[in-house]
Amino acid sequence: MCASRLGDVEDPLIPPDWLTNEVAVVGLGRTGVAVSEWLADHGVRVYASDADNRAQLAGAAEALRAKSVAVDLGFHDLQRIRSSAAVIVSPGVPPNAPPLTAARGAGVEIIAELDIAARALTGVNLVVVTGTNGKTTTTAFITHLLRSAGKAVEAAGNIGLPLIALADSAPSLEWVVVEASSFQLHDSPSLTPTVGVLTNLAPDHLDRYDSVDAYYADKKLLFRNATDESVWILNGDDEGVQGLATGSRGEHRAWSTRTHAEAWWNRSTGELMIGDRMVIDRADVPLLGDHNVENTLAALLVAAAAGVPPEQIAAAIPQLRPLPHRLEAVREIDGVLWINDSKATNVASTRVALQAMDRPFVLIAGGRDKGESLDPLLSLLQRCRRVVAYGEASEKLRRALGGSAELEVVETLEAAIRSASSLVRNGEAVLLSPACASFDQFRDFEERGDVFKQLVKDL
Ligand code: UMA
Ligand code: ADP
Repeated sequence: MCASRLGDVEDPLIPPDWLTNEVAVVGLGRTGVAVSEWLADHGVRVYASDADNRAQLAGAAEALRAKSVAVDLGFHDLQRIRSSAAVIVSPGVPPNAPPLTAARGAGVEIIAELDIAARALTGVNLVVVTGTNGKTTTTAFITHLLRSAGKAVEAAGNIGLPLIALADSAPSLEWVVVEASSFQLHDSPSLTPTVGVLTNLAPDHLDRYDSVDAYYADKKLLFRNATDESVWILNGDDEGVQGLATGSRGEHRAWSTRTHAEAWWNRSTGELMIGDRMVIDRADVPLLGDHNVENTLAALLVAAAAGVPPEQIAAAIPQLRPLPHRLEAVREIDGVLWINDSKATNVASTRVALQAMDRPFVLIAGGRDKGESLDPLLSLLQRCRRVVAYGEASEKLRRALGGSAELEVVETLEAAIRSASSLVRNGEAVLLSPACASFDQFRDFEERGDVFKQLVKDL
């Protein structure tokens, strides 16, 4: 445990005004709990609150109270928040939530946990990965390539471990690979990537943003502290990515699956290249789908930027594996392959799944609508024998896709599985790729995918 002051020595990680007043933490998910603990350990008085009162919060609240953190569940004390020294916000709290409106109205600074953590990690090289899709996969791949080369590296951020959990390990870390969502970038004014990665851009989170441009504007914050020393690893095939990066200081390096670039896929020879140098054959990358070639190219460019020699990169790539819930083959029963792509929570990622299908299939889609147009799916349904739509978005799916594919509406994921199972034939597949958020019927996409896998295993 660190004290905020050791004798008369001030803790350089804590702004002085945070020690004379209380700091408010808004939201008590993984982020809120981790940052409350860290602040308390650094001698800051913390008021933590969550609008929800769900059973899982009780244990965490108890543990925080034992560290002298004041905790409210089920409501936010807005007056207390207005008079705090700063508000630390969790990514899932929307900017128009009452505690944030109250803080803004009172002139109280609102910052993300990620930002406090990044300040504490000064001296550690930060790779910051953002983009609409492929962030988690690319983050995991980069971490694998750096670790295989013997570097002291951890992954954190949107991938699941709040970055603040690593803040006190700074002396033993050379690199941290941070997956950053647009929500986290929004409130991280001091985040300064050593290497920044932008995977791709497509509409998403329109349930939270007023427009696609507002969402992209938060993505652009990746570049806000660019310096001449910054290195930007960018999708050269995505015009939106190139446009967003234009004009940012630092070195820009691109990957492409279409044309010669700093890292690219030479489709005529089947080789993945760094410039003119062959790194590995596509056949030795054990991953389905062209999108995973993109993720691999992004990761190898980061590893090269970190000084890993091409032969070490080539030796580590064959150990890459797809992450759970991303085009994950669950089992084959009676010649039918069941695929869990629960992480496809937006239309662009379901497009990628449809493109990767190499046989006729039944598509299970649905969940909570995030406001995107479903039209980009229309041209990819030729091999889809039927769409089984479930959950809150099922009527929207019916209206959008019903003219282009046979479509059935059911209520639950379980009913969708039953229906798909009765329809699908030997040699075909059933693909869960929802194109929607999970929150209408599940805690998150992981629970949705786990339930799918269990039900499929029980078939
Ligand atoms: N809340 C309030 N008041 C409000 C509104 C919400 O108290 O007015 C509360 C909610 O009840 C909830 C908390 O605030 O308890 C918000 O928690 P959270 O959703 O931020 O949950 P965490 O467990 O802290 O998880 C967050 C990220 N969640 C989101 O961005 C929604 C996790 O990303 C991330 O792994 C974790 O921090 C660690 O950094 C998940 C995610 O879905 C995987 N991310 C989105 C995505 O990938 O599409 C962006
Ligand atoms: P994120 O963390 O950005 O949500 P993930 O790696 O978890 O990304 O993948 C999310 C979804 O996007 C999965 O359904 C996956 O199949 C798809 N996907 C993965 N990589 C890419 C990519 N490079 N481009 C487009 N879609 C991708």
